[in-house]
Amino acid sequence: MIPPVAFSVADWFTQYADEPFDWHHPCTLTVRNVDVAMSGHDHDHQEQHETDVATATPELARPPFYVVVLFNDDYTPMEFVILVLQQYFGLDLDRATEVMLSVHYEGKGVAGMYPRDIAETKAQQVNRHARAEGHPLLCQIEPQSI
Ligand code: TYC
Repeated sequence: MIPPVAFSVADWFTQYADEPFDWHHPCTLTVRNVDVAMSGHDHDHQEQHETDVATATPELARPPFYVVVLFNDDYTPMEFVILVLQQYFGLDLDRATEVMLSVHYEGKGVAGMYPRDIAETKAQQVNRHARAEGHPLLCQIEPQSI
């Protein structure tokens, strides 16, 4: 009996295709010389086919990613921005300080990169938290440019 297999088209493609799977360009894949094992009540009954058997069109595309961007302002304390970067984006103190300073000097900077819904939630949480503490810190999301 053939064990049930659970893998995505992308996994399958990566394992068996000559070329690496390209997330950005859905493509057509023709499967050749596939052994097909038949199983039902008779577990030993197997058949082999050596002809082309399938054409699969992967419908997968990499989910669009968004960057969460912090903007500089003249009033939000540096310590508050560092805490935000640690609490909402999981940065350690050194990295959070680095990002805060780059926002301070460059005008804006990336706090993290996520699928859209997560990025939106984080930006909303940061803006809400900043307002609640009386700071004008602005956080927005932007589509990731590759
Ligand atoms: N410019 C702010 C200050 O001098 C610090 C700051 C850094 C504010 C980053 C916002 O996203 C920011 N207190």
